[in-house]
Amino acid sequence: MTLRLHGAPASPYVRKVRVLLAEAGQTDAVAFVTVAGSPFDTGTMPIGHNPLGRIPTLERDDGPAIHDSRVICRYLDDLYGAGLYPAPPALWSVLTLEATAEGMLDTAVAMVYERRLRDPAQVSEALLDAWWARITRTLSAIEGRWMAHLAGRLDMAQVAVGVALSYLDFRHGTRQWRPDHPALAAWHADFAMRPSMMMTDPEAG
Ligand SMILES: N[C@@H](CCC(=O)N[C@@H](CS)C(=O)NCC(=O)O)C(=O)O
Repeated sequence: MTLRLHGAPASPYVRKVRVLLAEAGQTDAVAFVTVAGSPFDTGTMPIGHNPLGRIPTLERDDGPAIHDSRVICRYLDDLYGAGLYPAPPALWSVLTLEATAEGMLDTAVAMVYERRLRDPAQVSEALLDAWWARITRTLSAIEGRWMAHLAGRLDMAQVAVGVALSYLDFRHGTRQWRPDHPALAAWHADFAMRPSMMMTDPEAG
């Protein structure tokens, strides 16, 4: 079976998939197709495989392409036996924390698009601040409720949180999430040193 992952190195959603592949020891099992585009100009985005024109999209020769990132991660985890999704009932915690991290990512990416895609005169600073408040509220909730989970055996929720925190550094570094969330900052300092994270760092040469 041939698998082709359409993506871009800077996309945090794509990074989650690449971290999973690295953790499964399957980095070279999936061909990477670098694409670029935006809602205004779909460019080389994989619209023939995913009408939404979003990445990641996983093309396969034995069935329809798979999206979005969470479905791709479940699929590859199953295919390669990575073990990053436990059986129920533990699964429900993993999926909930994964969804929480995904919500932070969606918000952080929307903030980037607000500045990148909108006419500067139409950018809403109030909306950007409200979105950042949502992110910091979520960081506090993770610190209050999920640190024991993050300290446990590696799972996809940890990957999603780790990638989301790295994305906050990458795109919103000036907003400084670390001082108010020291436990999460300490956890992330360790997590970011995993080879799977270092080899997918969009800022690494
Ligand atoms: N829910 C999707 C979100 C994917 C997404 O929004 N990816 C961005 C890149 S970071 C994208 O494709 N943007 C192009 C667009 O929205 O037109 C997922 O988890 O895969």
